Amino acid sequence: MKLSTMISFLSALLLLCAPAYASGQSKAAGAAKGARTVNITGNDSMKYSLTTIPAHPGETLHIVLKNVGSMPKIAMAHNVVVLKPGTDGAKFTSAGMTARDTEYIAPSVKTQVLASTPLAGAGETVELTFKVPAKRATYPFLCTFPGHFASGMHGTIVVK
Ligand SMILES: [Cu+2]
Repeated sequence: MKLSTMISFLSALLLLCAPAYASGQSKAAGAAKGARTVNITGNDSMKYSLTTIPAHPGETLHIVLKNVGSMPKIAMAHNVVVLKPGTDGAKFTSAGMTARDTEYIAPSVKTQVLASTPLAGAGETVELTFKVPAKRATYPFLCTFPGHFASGMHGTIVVK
């Protein structure tokens, strides 16, 4: 390959990679800018390491969930889905039980979701950035993977 061909090939490659790199960077910057990071782990026993998150009205939370388990993703994955105050978690999760394509969130109850992470398999980390509403209330969060809510995989963000 001629040097000039090689250079144009390399710059084309750089251009292709640039958008991915840029979006990764802006995400990190967005999370750092004024957001408070809350780290949670989820394990093969279907438990979060943290079930109560105190928060202030209007603050930005950056919730990072790490699946520290080792079971295959098809059998065991976790997410954090933040819901509107008063949402019935049992009803919400049973509606999504078969909605595998939409991360076990049924389209019919999607309006109850304020923020969500994707599902994390063993060793994976997922995150969400969420501006806490001004309304002082208790905002439930839960894991939508079938059976996990019933096993106790839920908690609350208490805004006061
Ligand atoms: Cu889970």
